[in-house]
Amino acid sequence: MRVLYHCVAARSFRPLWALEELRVDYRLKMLAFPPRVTDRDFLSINPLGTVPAFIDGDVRMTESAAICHYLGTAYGPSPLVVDPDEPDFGAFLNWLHFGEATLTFPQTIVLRYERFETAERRLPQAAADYRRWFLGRLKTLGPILERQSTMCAGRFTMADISIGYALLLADYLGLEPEFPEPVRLYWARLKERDGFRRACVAELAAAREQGVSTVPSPLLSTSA
Ligand SMILES: N[C@@H](CCC(=O)N[C@@H](CS)C(=O)NCC(=O)O)C(=O)O
Repeated sequence: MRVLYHCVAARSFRPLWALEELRVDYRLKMLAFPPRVTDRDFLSINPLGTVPAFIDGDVRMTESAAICHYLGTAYGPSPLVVDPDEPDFGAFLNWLHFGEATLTFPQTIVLRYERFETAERRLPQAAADYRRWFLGRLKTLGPILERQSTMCAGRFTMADISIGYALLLADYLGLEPEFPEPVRLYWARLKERDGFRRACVAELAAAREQGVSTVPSPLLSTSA
């Protein structure tokens, strides 16, 4: 059985969403955040201590966008992956990685220096700069999403899951009102998907069953 290690609202939501879209069976192992502190045994699964960690037989993966790509390919053929012989293959890979490398990275700086660090180590300037940095990068999506309803290939793909998670995190950070209008509408459409909803339900049910707080990570709470 495939196993996904996940913390509420963490990047491991990407493969969780992908599994639900594909309707592939999996076991969801919930961890309190940050797992490297709350569950030392997890380090034997992923020495980095980060989620996602995904196990499928001998396959071990720890990168959320790569796991989505793997799932869509290994359990395909699926329209969620764009094939090399399709015109939007390059665009697909670009947006799949843009979601993590360009859109999620700046948000982690905001989280760290605005919420996670102790009061004396917080850096309001760094948080404010990277908040602007994120919103600046997000602007590039506006003209594309004005013309089309998904990022590429004329259909919903793993690239939308990758970018969709970055929007979910930004929403938790209170940035949704600052999304360009086409991006705000795109995010609203993504949340309507059955696969997205099933992933939210699965996350909540597994957290309750396994006694893990259903509140998004302490990183996301303003009191942390
Ligand atoms: N590039 C990786 C990043 C993984 C990552 O940093 N995950 C965060 C959760 S969103 C984590 O586990 N942080 C805990 C820590 O840094 O100790 C991915 O896309 O999966």
